[in-house]
Amino acid sequence: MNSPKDFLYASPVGEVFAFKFDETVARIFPDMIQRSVPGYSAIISAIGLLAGRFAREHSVCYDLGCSLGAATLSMRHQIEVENCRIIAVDNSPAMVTRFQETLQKDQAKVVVDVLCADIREVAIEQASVVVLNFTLQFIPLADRLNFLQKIYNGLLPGGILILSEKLEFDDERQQELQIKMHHAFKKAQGYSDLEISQKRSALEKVLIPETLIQHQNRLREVGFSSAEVWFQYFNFASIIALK
Ligand code: GEK
Repeated sequence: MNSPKDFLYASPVGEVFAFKFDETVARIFPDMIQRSVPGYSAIISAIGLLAGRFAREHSVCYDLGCSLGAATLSMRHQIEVENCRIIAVDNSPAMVTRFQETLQKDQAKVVVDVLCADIREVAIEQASVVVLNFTLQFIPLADRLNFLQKIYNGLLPGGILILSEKLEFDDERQQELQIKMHHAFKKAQGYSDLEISQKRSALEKVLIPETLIQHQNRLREVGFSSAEVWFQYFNFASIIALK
């Protein structure tokens, strides 16, 4: 994707404010996420393939925390069944507006509704596919169980949740290594040490990672019969949970 380059944290910013998904971020978002999340493109492609397999007629596919709609577009181009629509939700007006503009230029036939709303407030019904691609990590810890319970309840039998998250690790050495390797990945993508450390501070209280076991236990608790990692690259992983 040809998007402007992310220089948001390239100069010293004095006080680093908490990260927000505003217009400045939306403008450079494709470059930022591509150079910050190892394996992002592979995950987006696989979400399309999974939707192609799991989307059912007369059902809904949800992309919760859709940002600029990369996962929605990937699904839209792989879904072949009739009468299946996609509901994409984000609470950042800047993201939603840009995504709506992109959608107007996309020719695929699956209907897409883009909502500017809090994903905790949106009803999940008749779902065959639900995507949480690096979104749950921004939901307060206290709300995660109820939110996932709502998703499970709204999924049809045999439905799938694709949950991608930044992970943390119980083992201290592993935690340190994985963070270092993620930073090495970002340096290899052209980010400076200053950019990496200022972004880290900005995300500190906003992005709350959990361990893989915490995710798997919670998914089981709300009712998913299985929750397995299908992709991992350092401290970034994606889980398939099956109802
Ligand atoms: C992708 N899935 O490209 N309600 C709605 N949206 C929210 C909420 C909330 N409560 N909290 C955060 N968001 C995308 C990438 S980015 C991940 C997802 C990242 C939105 C927020 O506005 C942002 O657009 C998105 O979740 C997280 O596949 O930047 O690391």
